[in-house]
Amino acid sequence: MLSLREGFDRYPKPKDITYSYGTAGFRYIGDLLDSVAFRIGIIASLRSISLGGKTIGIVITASHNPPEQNGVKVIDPMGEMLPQEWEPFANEFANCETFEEFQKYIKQKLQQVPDQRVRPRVILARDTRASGPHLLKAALDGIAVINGTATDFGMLTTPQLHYLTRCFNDPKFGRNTENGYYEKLLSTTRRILSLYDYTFLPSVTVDTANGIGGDKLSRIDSLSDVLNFGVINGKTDHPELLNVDCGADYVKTQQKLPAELQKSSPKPDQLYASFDGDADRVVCYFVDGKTNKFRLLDGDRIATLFATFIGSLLKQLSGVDITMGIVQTAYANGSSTKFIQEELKLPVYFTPTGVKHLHHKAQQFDVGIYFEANGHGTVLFSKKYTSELSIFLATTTDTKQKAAAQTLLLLADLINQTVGDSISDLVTVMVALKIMGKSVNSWGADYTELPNRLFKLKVKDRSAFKTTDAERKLVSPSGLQAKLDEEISKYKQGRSFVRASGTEDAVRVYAEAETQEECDNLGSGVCELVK
Ligand code: 16G
Ligand code: ZN
Repeated sequence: MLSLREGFDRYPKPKDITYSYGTAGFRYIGDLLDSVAFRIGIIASLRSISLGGKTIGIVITASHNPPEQNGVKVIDPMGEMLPQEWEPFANEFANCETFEEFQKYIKQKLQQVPDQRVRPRVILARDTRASGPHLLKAALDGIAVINGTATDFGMLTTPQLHYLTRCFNDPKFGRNTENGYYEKLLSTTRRILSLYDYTFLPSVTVDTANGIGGDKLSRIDSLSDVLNFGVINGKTDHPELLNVDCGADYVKTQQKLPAELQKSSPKPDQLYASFDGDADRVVCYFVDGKTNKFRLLDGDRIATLFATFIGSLLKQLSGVDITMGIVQTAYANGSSTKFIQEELKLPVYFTPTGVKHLHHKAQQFDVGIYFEANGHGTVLFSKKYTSELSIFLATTTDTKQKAAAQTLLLLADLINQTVGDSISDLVTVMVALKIMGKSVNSWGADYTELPNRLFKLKVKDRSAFKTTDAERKLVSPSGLQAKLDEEISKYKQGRSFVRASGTEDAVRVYAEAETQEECDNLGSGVCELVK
């Protein structure tokens, strides 16, 4: 067995780097993460011990970031993110320099647990990056020095590992194998469709960013006729192509088709989708047959589609008392917020960027829909939701109402409630469009987006940029917000905010206004004030 000392020496921490457990775990150049991966193995094991031996997950991925980057993050037993109160410990532990400190941190954590003899259990998966295998080895060594049991699931999408972690701790959630994930997805889809006498969904072409999502979609495609996918940018065995000129982040930020599709001629008025590198984000789009223009259907649109679909089913049931709320971030297009409030008549709440914040807020509703504009999101359903609908189902005799209640209950199984999941989100989009008989054109016509632009600025010290009000207002540097407000007030429907990135050494500026020109001017004006 590897001793603590041997492990510490095998994975020395580079002296000049300070690692930080950011919005989505530790992220850095993949070749500079070995010491962090080793230590994350220990952190996950300690977390497992602190919870009496519950299974904890580790995902090795840097999502939509360039191929040379990588990252490690910890998943809690119910498939949620590591709780924020563990982040300071994770940071201190990842950055400690001497063996004495390193040992002291472990001892301190162990002293806080009721039973130190508990054997930790950790499951792991990684994306397709070249640095994945050696980071996996380091994480396994970290688990080994704490005498933990580790199960490596190989290459999976991030949401698949969230699903598996939950299954290990909550067997009712599903079978704790990769096949269990597909079985749950396929059988739920089949059951929903059969309520409306459908047997399959039309094929959708998906750009999988040359990431792991491509393999998994092809697998689903081969398992059944219910779901059919055509995969483009599916070169999983070429990690150097991951997220390059393709994927959800490229499509959303460039507001254009992935390069591969620009070359071919996409079929007009057909649904297309793009995943990111670890398949936890999805954006949809189509090419309008009349104008030949690219039309993006981003995370805001997916949220409004889900709210429309779930709302229309709930409306068919009388006497069911279910609360629904939508959670967005400051990046949500102002038109989407207005549509939710004025057309759907639903409450909207704002949180800072990052799934952990949105997820937490969404838990307050019976149906909590949360999406970031970039396509990261899911729907959470409360216990009350399931019990109210089950009671309704048992008492109603109306066939249409029965089908609506059954669909609602099955949606809670279809949507991956542990975290945003490109695959299950996309299937839910396909199901919603099919059952509502809604075309992509009609979906795109729900509201008209305000022109918007995102800028990235290099500044001397991004930590000087502190925000409040869900990142919509700056409190520091002092006096800057007043100047921004003055600039914003010059533009019709103008809105702009400035925040420090949680994943890059940069400050982001978002601007939206009534026309593209005004939006560009507002954005540049704000950038000038920030520089
Ligand atoms: C991370 C977040 C993502 C967020 C992004 C913002 C998770 C799992 N991922 O990728 O939700 O949109 O960071 O990046 O929370 P930024 O802080 O660099 O703008
Ligand atoms: Zn991702």
